[in-house]
Amino acid sequence: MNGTILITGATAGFGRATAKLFIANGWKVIGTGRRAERLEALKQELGDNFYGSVFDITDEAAMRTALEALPEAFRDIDILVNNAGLALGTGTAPQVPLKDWHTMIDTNVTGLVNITHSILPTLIERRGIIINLASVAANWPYTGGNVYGATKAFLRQFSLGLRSDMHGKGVRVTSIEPGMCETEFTLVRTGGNQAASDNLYKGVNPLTADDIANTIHWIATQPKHININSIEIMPVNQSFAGFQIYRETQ
Ligand code: 8X3
Repeated sequence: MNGTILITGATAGFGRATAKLFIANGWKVIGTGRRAERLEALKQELGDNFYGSVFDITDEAAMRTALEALPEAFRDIDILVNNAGLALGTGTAPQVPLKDWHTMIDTNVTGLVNITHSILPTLIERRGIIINLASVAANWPYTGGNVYGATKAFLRQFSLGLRSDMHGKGVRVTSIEPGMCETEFTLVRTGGNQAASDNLYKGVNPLTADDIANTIHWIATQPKHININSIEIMPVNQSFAGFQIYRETQ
């Protein structure tokens, strides 16, 4: 047995792929999420080393209750993977309903700091690892990224700050910043528009959830004297396009 890892948002995408990979490598996995039926299906697939913990990351009380209810065998958490998060909308700022901004902040920022604060004492005791799923949007602004990018920039800086605060405690912290990856991400972002999602990834050969799971596993299995501070990953077919210039006169 390698240890115990808690993965938020384990019902899909990066979280689900990471849960499967760590189970395959002999870890105990706590997968969290809102969708009980998906966690139950994962439990059926992954067996007794998987524990599904059903709660909404934006509900602080439910999160605390769920952590308190963890079975004894799953309480010694060595790694926290803060994966739960979302983007809503691709419109520019004036087009985005304020509630969408609030949902992203509540999930990507507030929910994430709440669970991190709750598990930190255990991670300090066990000289554990915190792995935060940020995004290239933390580093590279793009039109329509507005609050989504800002939440991910928070997450990158929170990771680096935590790393500083953990100085001398043996706790490691990493910010992973993935680019285009074909998961349910764009379906969620576009309100379920499968055609928009298919079009975005068409011909790109994007990252996959398994690519990110492999990265998380690589980070988790580095020797204890190594901290990966941040890692930015893009598919080869995604790169940078420079600044946009608006001309007031022709
Ligand atoms: C999202 C990354 O490149 O699809 O986190 O906007 S990208």
